[in-house]
Amino acid sequence: MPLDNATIQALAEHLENAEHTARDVTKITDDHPSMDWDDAYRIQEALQARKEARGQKTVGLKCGLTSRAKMKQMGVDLPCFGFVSDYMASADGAEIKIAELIHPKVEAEICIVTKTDLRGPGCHIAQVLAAIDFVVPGVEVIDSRYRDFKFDLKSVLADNTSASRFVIGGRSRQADELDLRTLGVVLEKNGEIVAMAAGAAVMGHPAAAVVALVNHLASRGRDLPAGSMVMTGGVTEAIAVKAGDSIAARFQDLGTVSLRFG
Ligand code: OOG
Ligand code: MG
Repeated sequence: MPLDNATIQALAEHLENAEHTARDVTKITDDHPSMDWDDAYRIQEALQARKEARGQKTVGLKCGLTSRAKMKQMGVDLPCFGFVSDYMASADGAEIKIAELIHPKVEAEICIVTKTDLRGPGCHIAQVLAAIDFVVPGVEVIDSRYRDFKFDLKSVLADNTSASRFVIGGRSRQADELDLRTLGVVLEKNGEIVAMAAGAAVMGHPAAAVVALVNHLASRGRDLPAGSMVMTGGVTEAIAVKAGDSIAARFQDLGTVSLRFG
């Protein structure tokens, strides 16, 4: 049975409180085992509405669990979709305050900015390729609000796919100057390589993640407007960080994104 609206609102508030106080909570499907996919996205949308009502603008969309490495790490086998807000953004090289977070991890992501509207269902990769304005490299800081970073797909959808902070850096490039499938990414922590992959790790081609997002949005009655920034998902497994760590994600042809944790 679907959750009633009061429960949806209460769960959105519960998850946002966990974010604001940096305290973990048990995954919500433990208390609501009958919740369905629609409930999960309704909670995420309620979370987004709470943030927007507070003046926190939605500045991008994110695809998650789009690479085998991420799916294997989290024990989940389907991609998920969420949003990022203005307050989550930090400048390249910035220090992220660890005290504001629960148990952050970092992921290197290829980000695509669109120049025309995209609408599903039936969105095709060629339409996404034609709609790319430019490509930029990013690092996402994910911070599940769930204890021990353990969840099922419905719980993580409700928790806005662990979205927490992100940094866009390096330099932007036109898609036709790049081969997004063979584009190499090297992730370093404190000067040591901790993971590496190529763009094809993301669903065979990072643009395929945008296709999946557009078709998902259609199922929620929404489209992807021109000018959207889409984070296509971690190319490697996510790497746990603590105070004092510094991260550099080196992207072939796109430069480096760096950040520190203090
Ligand atoms: C879910 C979010 C995953 C990605 O890029 O794969 C994600 C999680 O692993 O906590 O953002
Ligand atoms: Mg991510």
